[in-house]
Amino acid sequence: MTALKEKLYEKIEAHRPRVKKLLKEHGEKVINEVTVQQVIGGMRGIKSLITDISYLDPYEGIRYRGFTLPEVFEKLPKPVGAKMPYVEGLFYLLLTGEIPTEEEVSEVIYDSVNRRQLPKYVYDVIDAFPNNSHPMVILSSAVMSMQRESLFNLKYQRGMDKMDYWDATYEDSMNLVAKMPVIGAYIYNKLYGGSASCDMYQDPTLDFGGNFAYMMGKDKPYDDVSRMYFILHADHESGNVSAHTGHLIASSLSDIYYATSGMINGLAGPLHGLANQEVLRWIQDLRIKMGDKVPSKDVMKKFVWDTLNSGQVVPGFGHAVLRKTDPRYQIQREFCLENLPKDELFKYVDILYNIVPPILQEQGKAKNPWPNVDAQSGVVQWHYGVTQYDFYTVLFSIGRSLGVLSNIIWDRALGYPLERPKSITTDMLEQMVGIKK
Ligand code: HAX
Repeated sequence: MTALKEKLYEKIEAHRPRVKKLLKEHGEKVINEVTVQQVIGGMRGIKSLITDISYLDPYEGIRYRGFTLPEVFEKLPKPVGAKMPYVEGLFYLLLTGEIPTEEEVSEVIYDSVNRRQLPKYVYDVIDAFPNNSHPMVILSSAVMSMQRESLFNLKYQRGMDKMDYWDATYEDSMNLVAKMPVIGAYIYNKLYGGSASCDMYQDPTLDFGGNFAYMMGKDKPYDDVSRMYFILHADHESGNVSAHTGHLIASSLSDIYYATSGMINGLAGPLHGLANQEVLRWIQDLRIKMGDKVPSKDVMKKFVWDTLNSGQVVPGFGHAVLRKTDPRYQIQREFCLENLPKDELFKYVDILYNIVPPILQEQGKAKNPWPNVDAQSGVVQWHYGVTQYDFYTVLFSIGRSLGVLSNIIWDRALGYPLERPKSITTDMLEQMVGIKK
């Protein structure tokens, strides 16, 4: 057993009695009231999910296992000469709640390298797609095609003790996390004319981020850019569409291949993960009109108002929970200010950073006028040569798989049941509020 798995088991054993006690002694206590607005309005703010992997405060932003993002970036071990931490270290933190040592991270990397190899049929599945397919549908299909590899499924069919569900889910998750960057890089190379081949070359001496940059054919500092990107996108508590979808699917004991494919499908919506692609598409529309000239603030303001007046959302702004600038945005903004202050697209994003919030406030609809992670992330990718913005949500998916899978392992360990909220009809709701008898 690896040190990570042992530590995880120790944590699980310590946590199980807490859940038991809550249920046994306080199971009937009321912690929430639900309004009509919440029922009709996408369940905003209803406290009805539980996770210890991350918590999203509306004003502070995300904490992973109690650590703010700056703390995560500061405390996690980094490869020699790198500015950004190992993704494997973040995964260790999400799973156990502890900052790993260099040695503990090395063991996770060693374990992961052995799990990176894709079965041949996955390459065939990817190759079967026409080149004008969206990379997210290819990713989702490639992940789902691996369902036959599920150890959980195999052991379940043979009869498995509930207490062991987490173990098989952990093994499946370690396998899939290690493979996600390989699938992503292969899709990138296939779609955008790189050197995709079935025995795609990998470097087993490199970590998650380093090997991804290598497979993408991108020089340094793209390894660090990748580490930053995957860490920033890993988790955002459990109510967002991708995390919730993953949890929901897995709650029926569907294995993690089904669940991850489903979470990817949720992430592919323009109100969620696809917003990073939308930001770039939207800016490119203006860029094409402007030629080489960076627009003035007034031109940009008009562009934003035109977008709003035509009934569209301004991509990359607003959030269902956050009520301030997303710290994931802020970290990438600081990265841009330090590393690419003169980048033309960054100048666009910088102007938008200043002009969009007052416009959204003036329009008076969005509860949160501030930028979210997606307003900034595409520019970083673009600067380092990943200009095919259709691909950005694939990068998001690779990062998000870390959080979703950590959650599913813990869901299984703590025996969280099938998710099954109750729905009512409009007639019933009208009766409840006294509109109808
Ligand atoms: N531009 C224009 N209108 C916006 C807006 C924006 N950026 N953000 C919110 N609004 C509008 C909503 O569409 C809604 O309008 P209606 O009353 O006409 O339906 C109104 O303001 C109230 O919405 P809200 O309560 O503030 O926001 P929601 O919780 O309903 O939605 C969204 C949150 C993120 C979906 C929303 O802010 C949005 O559409 N933003 C643009 C897309 C985007 O950037 N998505 C990525 C979010 C982060 C993420 O999940 N990343 O993966």
